[in-house]
Amino acid sequence: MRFDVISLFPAMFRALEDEGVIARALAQGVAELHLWNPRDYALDPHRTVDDRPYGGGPGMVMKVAPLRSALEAARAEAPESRVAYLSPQGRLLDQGEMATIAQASGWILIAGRYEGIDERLIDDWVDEEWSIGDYVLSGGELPAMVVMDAVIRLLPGALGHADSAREDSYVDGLLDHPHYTRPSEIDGRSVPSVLLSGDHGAIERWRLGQALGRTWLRRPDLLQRRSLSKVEQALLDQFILAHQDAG
Ligand code: 9WO
Repeated sequence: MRFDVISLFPAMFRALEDEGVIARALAQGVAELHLWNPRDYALDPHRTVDDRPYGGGPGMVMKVAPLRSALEAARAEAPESRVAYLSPQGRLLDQGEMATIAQASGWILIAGRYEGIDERLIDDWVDEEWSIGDYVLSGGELPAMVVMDAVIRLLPGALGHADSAREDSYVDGLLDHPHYTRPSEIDGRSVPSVLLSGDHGAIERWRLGQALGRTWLRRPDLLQRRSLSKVEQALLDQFILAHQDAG
C-alpha cells in the first residue's frame, strides 16, 4: 500500500518512519510513505501557503494553488490512489473503516493547517473526508498518522505471527481483556489464578468473559452493534452476576 501525504510539516512524520511496528513495516516495504510539501510548490518570493478568508474573521485558509500543485505532483506518481482529507467534519472512522481503507492500493492524504482548505478544492479533489474523533487539533498531521498506523498494522506482513493471530481472533468488536506479566504477586496482589493454571481452554474462556464484561461496563454501545453467540452470552451473564455480587 502506498500513502502520499500533503503536509506543510513533513518532519512530523518521522515519528512514524523511525519508531516501532510501523517503521519496520515501512522499512520492509509493506507500505510506502511519500511526503509532499505545498510550500515547495509556492512560487512567490515569500512562498506563501495561506491567505485571508473571504467574508473576514480570524485565522487563515490554505491557499489553493500550492496545495493543488502538490496534489497534482502526488497524483502523477500515484494515479490509482484516492484522496482523503482529515477534518473534524469528516466521517468518524472505526476499526471496520480502517480495514476497508486497508483494501485500497493507495491513498493521498491531505493534512490541513490553519482553519482548513478552500471548499472548492474539497469539491474537486477529495473523495473522502475522515475524522478520528470529535475534537479540533492544530492540523491534520496527527490524524493522518493515526489512520496510517491503524491501517498499516492490518497489512499482510506488518505484524509478527503472534500479533496477527490476535488480530484474527474473537476480540473483533470487543474491548481487550486485562493483561498481566511477572512477577505473579505485587504488593500482595496476585494475578488471576486461571492465568497460572496452564489450562488453555479455561484461559481463553476467562479472557473472552473479561473482554465481554469490560465492553458491557465501559462501552455498551459496542455490544449493541454486535451479536453474541450462546457461549459469549453465557460468559457475559456469568460476568454480570459476579460483578453484581462484588458490587
Ligand atoms: C479551527 C477553528 C478555529 C476556530 C473555530 C473553529 C475551528 N475549526 C478549526 C479547524 O477545524 N481547523 C482544522 C485544523 C482545519 C483542518 C486541519 N485541522 C484539523 C484537523 N484539526 N483537527 C483535525 C482533525 C482531523 C481528523 N479528525 C479529528 C480532527
